[in-house]
Amino acid sequence: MAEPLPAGRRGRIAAQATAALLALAGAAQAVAATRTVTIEGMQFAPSSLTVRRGDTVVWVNHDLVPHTATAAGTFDSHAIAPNKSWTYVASKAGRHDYVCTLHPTMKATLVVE
Ligand SMILES: [Cu+2]
Repeated sequence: MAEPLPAGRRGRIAAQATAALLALAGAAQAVAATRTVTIEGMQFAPSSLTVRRGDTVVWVNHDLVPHTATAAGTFDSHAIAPNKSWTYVASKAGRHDYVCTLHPTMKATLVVE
């Protein structure tokens, strides 16, 4: 049997474990997220999505026709075929209104904080 640890040593180990957990929690917060925009019924959903810089946004086309997600000067998926997706890493902060260039009535907004 191992000797029981003196109380002072146990306290130090507990403090070290707590510090390690807090460091892990901080690291987890900094990890970029992946968010999805669904294209279905000729609409982007959600119509407005807010992400943080560095997050990944994936547009998934569930329609039977191709669509684009295009914010002039910021990002352009080009045609996303039915049942395909397009991935963009949100690198530019700001409010980006975007459209489908094939169906210009399809409009949505990506806000990058
Ligand atoms: Cu479209």
